[in-house]
Amino acid sequence: SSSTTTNAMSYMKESTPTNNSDLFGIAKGKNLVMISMESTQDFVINEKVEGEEITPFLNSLIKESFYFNQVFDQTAQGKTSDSELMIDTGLYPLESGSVFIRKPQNDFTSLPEILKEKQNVQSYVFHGNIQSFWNREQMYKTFGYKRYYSKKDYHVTEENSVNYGIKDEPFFNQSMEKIKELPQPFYARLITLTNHFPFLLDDEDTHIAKANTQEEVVNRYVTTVRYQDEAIKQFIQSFKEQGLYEDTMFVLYGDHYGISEKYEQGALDLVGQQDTPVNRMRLKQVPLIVHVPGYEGKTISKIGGEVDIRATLLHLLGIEKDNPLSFSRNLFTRSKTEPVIFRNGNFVTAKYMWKGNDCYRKKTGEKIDPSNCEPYRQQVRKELRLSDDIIYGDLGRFVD
Ligand code: GP9
Ligand code: MN
Repeated sequence: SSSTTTNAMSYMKESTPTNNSDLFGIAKGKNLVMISMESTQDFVINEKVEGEEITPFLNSLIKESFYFNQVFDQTAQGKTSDSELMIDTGLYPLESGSVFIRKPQNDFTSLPEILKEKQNVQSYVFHGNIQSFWNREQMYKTFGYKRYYSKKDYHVTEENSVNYGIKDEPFFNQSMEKIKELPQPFYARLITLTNHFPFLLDDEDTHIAKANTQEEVVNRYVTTVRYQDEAIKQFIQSFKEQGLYEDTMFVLYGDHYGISEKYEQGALDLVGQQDTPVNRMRLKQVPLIVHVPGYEGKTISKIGGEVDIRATLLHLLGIEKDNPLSFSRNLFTRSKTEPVIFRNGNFVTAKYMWKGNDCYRKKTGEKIDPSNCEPYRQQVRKELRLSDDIIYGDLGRFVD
């Protein structure tokens, strides 16, 4: 198995040249605050309901941030935990179950470990659910988080809760009380909860009308996304009040889809698009917003996936090399021809899309000869197999 390790290491060396950009290290020494936005898909960005923006705050933040508008949800059954796995390890999720539950004892080179080792930065997670959910408490120990603030660390009442637990506004307020005490710089990931299926909201938290599509789930979804937007706005405002804003890089991303395939017709209605395979694939895009103080806004339309967030951040933080068993590619320099890989073997490139057993030209949406997709299919199979080998064989043991 150590020869599989060597294979994986040389594979990644060839496929991810350490392309540099002039943004290398621009966030070095800053706090890293990541906001995992529950079930937030990219189609809500700059979209309106009855003339009102669904995400007014995110839309304004985007104007002064790097906004990656073609990043795809690559999670599988592990949902939020799969997105966390990709960001913290650069590995793909498993085909079934969650790595958090199946392989929590593995040896990973996690983002917290890298930050601790290279820059003496400690890492923390904040989330309102119970600590055992997705086996987080154990996995975060494995990843080297200094502390996990979970439900028991929050003041949770019936009044300040909805659906899965504490609402985003009190969650962020109470998190801030803890964050402002942390030694700087720190890495903090905060995981929101209110915008979770089935998207329930109290009247007092409703800031926008329901949408008017054929799917009630989508109609409610816009109201919980709007609530989350407001909660994030207040949270970032509190960084300004604490004098921490200028010293912090904010990274906001949607963890995975909220509107499952069953209800996608409603999302297509909302954005006014036809029901085609390519348009449905586009719905799998999640927003990725990276705000570095002092840098102007820029929209970056390179394709990528959630697994690429890690390398992108390491680049901005001025950390030269990722661990050799990571499949993460820097989004600023990612090559157009590298496929964005989904766990079920589907993929997209800048030009093509593979879905089910068919190859499509993205631009026109037409089905084309499968030979156009064939070279990528091989790469996709290889990359997923290597990632699985690393996870099942705990190959991180052989890397120092
Ligand atoms: C629960 C939260 C939501 O703690 O992460 O879980 P999900 O269903 O999105 O994975
Ligand atoms: Mn989630």
